[in-house]
Amino acid sequence: MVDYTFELISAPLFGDVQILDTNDELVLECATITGENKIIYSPNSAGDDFLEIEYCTDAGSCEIIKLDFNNVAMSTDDCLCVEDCVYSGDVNNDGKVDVQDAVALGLSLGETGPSRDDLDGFVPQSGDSWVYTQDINGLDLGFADANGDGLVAASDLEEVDSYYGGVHNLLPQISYEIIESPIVLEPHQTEVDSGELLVIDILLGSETLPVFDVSGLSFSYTINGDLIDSSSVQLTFLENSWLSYGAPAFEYVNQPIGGRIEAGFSRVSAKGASGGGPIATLEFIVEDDIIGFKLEELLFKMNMSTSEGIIVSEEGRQFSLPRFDTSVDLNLASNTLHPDSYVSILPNPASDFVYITSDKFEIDRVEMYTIDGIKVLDNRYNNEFSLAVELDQLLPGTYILVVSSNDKVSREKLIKI
Ligand SMILES: [Ca+2]
Ligand SMILES: [Ca+2]
Repeated sequence: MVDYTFELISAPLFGDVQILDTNDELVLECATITGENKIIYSPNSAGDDFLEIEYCTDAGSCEIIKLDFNNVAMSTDDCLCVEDCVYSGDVNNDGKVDVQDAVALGLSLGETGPSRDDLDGFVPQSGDSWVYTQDINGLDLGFADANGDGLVAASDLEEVDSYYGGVHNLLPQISYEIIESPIVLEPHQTEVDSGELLVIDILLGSETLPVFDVSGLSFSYTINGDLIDSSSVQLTFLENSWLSYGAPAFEYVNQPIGGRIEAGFSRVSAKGASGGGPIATLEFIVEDDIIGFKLEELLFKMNMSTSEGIIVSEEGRQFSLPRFDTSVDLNLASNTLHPDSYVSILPNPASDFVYITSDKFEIDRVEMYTIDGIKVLDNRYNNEFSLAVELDQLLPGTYILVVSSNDKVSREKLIKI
């Protein structure tokens, strides 16, 4: 039963697009493709291309889908795979390479089957059936052999890494039954200074509300990427947690963009674990120079969340976990001039003037920013220990004062009334 339609809205630069209906047939050199809402794009040149399709359901709701392509010139005369193809890294064959593929890979480690001629790139590949299937999704085990060498091994994770984020098919997102326990974040501090290390415990379940029969787990962590030093991010699954107990662990962490961390964990060849409590730690350095960024959504709080949590049972049943949100106060008012020195701002709140004094360092610049990150004042001074700044031009509100002395900087919160 067809309950949706596709229509080409914007044609690609190179080649043709055909949209097949139920009874249509397209005869290609290597295969004959039959219809049922299939979109066939036949590029005639290598390079980047895009097209837009309008997707409408019979109920009348429509959506425009934009598709970007990277057309690769193949130097083979052989026929490329057309249907039921393996794409390296898409272990669960859901059309995209993501952390769930790493989890599925971990749950099929050690399996063997026929190898295939592995083609370079994120391209469709033909392979003989492995006959046996992946417990987690019922798919042929051949999809888990990402590098095509006939063995599902840790080395296949390199292909997941290489093609992470790659999409080769559009399939509806599967929704699973939701269980009560989110992936909980417990930061070690309630308040953190810019430039400081923030450590966060990651928990699943608790003693009073345990989670049962977990063989695999994946989730995403998100925070405003402007607030963290992406190169400092480390997510580590605990070696002796209830989740890892009694099984070799297979884990994967990816940071596709700054501020988004995707993690997967599988118990290799073992029964599902049941329990509750800490399973991992996450740590990163809070960005040193927050002031250069837009602060409108920040409001001195670092909001963070976990989402897209999925657990897999030993039998291959999947469950969704609810989203979890928390925040840590970002302390922009820390004095970073020198541990033994301070900058005083008086009065605060202030109306007409504010007096800034430093006990040891000579102030050569004072800047003021709104909490939206817009600079409203930038005064230079000739190495003063004490000075007054006029505020009568400013609207009432919260500002950030940045007091500089050579290469030392102190940030202070100021309320203008
Ligand atoms: Ca996938
Ligand atoms: Ca392999």
